[in-house]
Amino acid sequence: MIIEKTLFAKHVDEGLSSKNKYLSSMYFYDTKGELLFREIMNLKEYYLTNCEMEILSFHGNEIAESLPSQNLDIIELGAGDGIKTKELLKHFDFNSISYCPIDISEQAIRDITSKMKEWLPSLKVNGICGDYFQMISSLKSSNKKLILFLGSNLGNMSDSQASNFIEHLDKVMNIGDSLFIGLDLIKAKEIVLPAYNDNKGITAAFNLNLLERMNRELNANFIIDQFEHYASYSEDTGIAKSYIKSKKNQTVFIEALEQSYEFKEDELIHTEVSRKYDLNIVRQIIKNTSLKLTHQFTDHKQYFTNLILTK
Ligand code: AVI
Repeated sequence: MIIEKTLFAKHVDEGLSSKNKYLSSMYFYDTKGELLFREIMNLKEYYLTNCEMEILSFHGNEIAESLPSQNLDIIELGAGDGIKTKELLKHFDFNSISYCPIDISEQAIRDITSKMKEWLPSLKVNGICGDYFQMISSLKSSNKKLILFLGSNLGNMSDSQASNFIEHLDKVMNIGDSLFIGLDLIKAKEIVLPAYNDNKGITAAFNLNLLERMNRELNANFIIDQFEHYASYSEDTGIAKSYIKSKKNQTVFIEALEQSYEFKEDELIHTEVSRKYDLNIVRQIIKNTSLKLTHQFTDHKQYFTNLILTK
């Protein structure tokens, strides 16, 4: 994903100048970050992928039967690697659906289009590159829409950002359209924490890649070994947080900002929120929309849920 460097530099300066330092998790996903995230999704500790996969494979028929079966445009927000989506799409009649992945990255659209064509040759694929909401509004078809937002991606937003996001989606949906969303459920920290601090250190590398990205793109001089990954989770709030911790007092210079930043020993830079949900939290988030929770599916361990919200 190419993000304008000046905006990246501006966000880095805001985050590192703040009293409680932070960096936005949207900057994880450069080429290296995308690859590391794919590795995370295959880790045994990262239960989210397998749980959602189980739901889509065991309940795929039921999910497809709960939705309009004729003339459906299935729109996916964030193309991903397509493996879970393929599992769901298999249960639909390809004569009456089209699949429209939307992503900000052209490469992601090219990749998912060619994979889907290979896996499901008779599926109509119409990939679109751009902003989610603009692209949904620009779709001119009179078909019913099913919007897919899988992988608990909503969880990387604060609750107020998530409400705004769903309210925005509600505005671009028509009566009878549905949102199919995957959400990680609140559970014990013994399960959640290892998912965000795996044994092989892939999640640590994913998080610390933010420092490498600043070195690469903003000519910063972070010494990566002098920082470490730190993850926390509260069972009460259901919120997992990732941080980068400075191992010592140190100063880093960022050439693109012509500015030095001080880090104290043990000082934290907050990099990500990964919210876990229950139905009350979901109801709060959708309360200002006209969406109704019509179906809920879970895996056998009840770690993850996929919901159908219908307008
Ligand atoms: C993309 N998102 C839902 C992942 C999550 O679980 O919050 C990103 C991630 N961060 C660390 N591991 C995975």
